[in-house]
Amino acid sequence: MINIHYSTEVRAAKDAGQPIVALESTIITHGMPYPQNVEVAAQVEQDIRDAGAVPATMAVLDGVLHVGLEPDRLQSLGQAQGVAKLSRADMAACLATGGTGATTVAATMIAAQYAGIEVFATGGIGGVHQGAETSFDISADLHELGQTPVTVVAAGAKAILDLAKTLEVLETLGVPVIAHGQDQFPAFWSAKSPYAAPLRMDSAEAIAKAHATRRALGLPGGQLVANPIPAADQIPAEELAPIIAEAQADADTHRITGKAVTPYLLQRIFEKTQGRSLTANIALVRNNARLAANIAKALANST
Ligand code: PSU
Ligand code: MN
Repeated sequence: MINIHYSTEVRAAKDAGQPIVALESTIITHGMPYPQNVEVAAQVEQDIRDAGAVPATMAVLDGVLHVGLEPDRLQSLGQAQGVAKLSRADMAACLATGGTGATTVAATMIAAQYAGIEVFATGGIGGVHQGAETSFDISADLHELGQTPVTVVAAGAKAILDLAKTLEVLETLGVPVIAHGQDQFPAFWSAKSPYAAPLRMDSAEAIAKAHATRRALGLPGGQLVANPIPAADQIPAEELAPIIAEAQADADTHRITGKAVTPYLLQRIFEKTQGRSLTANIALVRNNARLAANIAKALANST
């Protein structure tokens, strides 16, 4: 029923039972400017191969769900204008109407589960936006984590979000939030935030075992692994706070709403930091890709 296309390497990895790591494509179309977006996507795929797993970048192209993007397709998606941003609400409609769209964390989790992939690496998840008490802007990524059994490795939630409310919603939805190698929940561009993570694990093996245990219990939903940005690459939270506040004020002035909010804020912060936010973003995604590959390998060895 679903038109699905596996890249040659993902097809071979599935047949051989090799570890596979899912990757999203909204970070390519809406999260980073061209040409860095395509370079980073290819680099992150290579990082996963170098760590001994196979990358599966997800996207919907002309109504076909792609699990693993061949280099020419990655290149054209990275340059395309007006690509849809697909979340849980839009995925089926895009497939049904022959559309083209990039997958967010939520849509990538849906695609990964459909393709039998249990581990996914990204930059940061969507969460509860600042001012959500009036805007009601809460990312569908959080609900997806509550119902789709995929372990998502991210550098915490972007500091443009309300981290305290994001952690509360994750707790309400029963999502394990596991900080990797530290006690604090990381804040995307910064390794630390003022908030303690509910759980801490120091190895890929422990995270894989927790994933397998949830599966054995028959629990729906995934795990959020919060992997701090390497210290050398971070931007201190104090330095970013006023920039984020300005970007948020710009978004309010221009009445940016819905799906446009996250891409708008990321672009404004990129401009206001003269591109430093992008450099940090690249470092943290690569770091997450390596940890996700190790989790996928540990999971493949244990099953
Ligand atoms: N992280 C980034 N850049 C991004 C995103 C995350 O560094 O563009 C995307 C992810 O695809 C995430 C989405 O799922 O933003 C969240 O969007 P929203 O807040 O509209 O749910
Ligand atoms: Mn939103």
